[in-house]
Amino acid sequence: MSKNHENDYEYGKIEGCAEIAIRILQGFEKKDKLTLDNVLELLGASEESRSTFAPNVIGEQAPGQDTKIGIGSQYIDIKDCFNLAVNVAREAGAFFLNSWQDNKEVNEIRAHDIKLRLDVQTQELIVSRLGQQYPMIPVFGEEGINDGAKTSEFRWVVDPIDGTVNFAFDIPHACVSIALQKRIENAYGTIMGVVYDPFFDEIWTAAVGFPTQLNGKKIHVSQRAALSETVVSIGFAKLAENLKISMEAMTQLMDKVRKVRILGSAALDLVYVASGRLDAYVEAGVRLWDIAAGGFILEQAGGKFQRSLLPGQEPETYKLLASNGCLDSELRPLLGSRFDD
Ligand code: LIP
Repeated sequence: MSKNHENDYEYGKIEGCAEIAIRILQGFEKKDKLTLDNVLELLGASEESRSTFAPNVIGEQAPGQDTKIGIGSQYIDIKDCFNLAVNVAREAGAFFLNSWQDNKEVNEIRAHDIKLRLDVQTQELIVSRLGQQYPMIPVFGEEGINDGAKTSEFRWVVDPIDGTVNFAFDIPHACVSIALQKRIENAYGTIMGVVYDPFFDEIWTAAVGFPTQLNGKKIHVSQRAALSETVVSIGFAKLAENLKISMEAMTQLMDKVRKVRILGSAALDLVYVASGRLDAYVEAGVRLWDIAAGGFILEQAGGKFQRSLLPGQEPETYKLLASNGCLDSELRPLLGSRFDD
């Protein structure tokens, strides 16, 4: 390797191209595909230095990282979309947090749910900001679904305030959830997720080809494999039939785990599992906008995100079992198919 390139590979004090090629080929032998992060790891890059390639280092373009994805004759740049989603999530979180101490105008109140006018206002802000940069990408949101968001090449999936009942009762546990999905044949797959909690200024991020992070630091699920050592969250949704499923789960789990938690935000439950604060989370009756971003972040952090549609309920209503991926042998006998087919 010529002298002036030696510094390019200070990470692992690599001597020459041959050794680099051997390391990468060995990497391919172990994995069927390598992300940028894998290649940097193979080159001996430290976690600290690898994280500098994360897309939320605004403006940094990872060398050789092609971040463009096509829509017919148009392109979106996934790094641009990522930076946009991060900025919009932060702005939306600050917007609703700013109303934290105000009287909260209720739009709709049901037996086990509350919808605030602030939900609608926050989604309006998000839709406006996203649309300024990518007008061709519609929004599939809790407070309104754009035309085309069921057939478009790409779509944003948005929950402006996940944890609305918490927020309405001044409980500081709620977040903004923004996912980007790409149409794949007759379904959609998530390619990016951002979850922002403005109360603690914590932002979880993931995008295909980029590391999964909390506030710019890589995250990974816990490795706890004994149910008795785990903390598990259970969500209690709205309909009586879904509440019954969660009650049964609580009865089954309460004396088998270290602790059960009921926190009230699906998106935060999912990213808490992704970052090892929880070891599993189950719920029946969550909507796509509650779980799209958090579920993707969890999978990218090494977790398992099993979900299936609930028949006979509103469209895009799911039951789910999210975990660190080490607990199936104990969870499945206890929960059966209550939370996934
Ligand atoms: C909430 C979910 C939560 C569920 C609630 C509600 P929202 O979403 O995050 O897991 O138990 O019933 O659906 O309505 O606050 O966006």
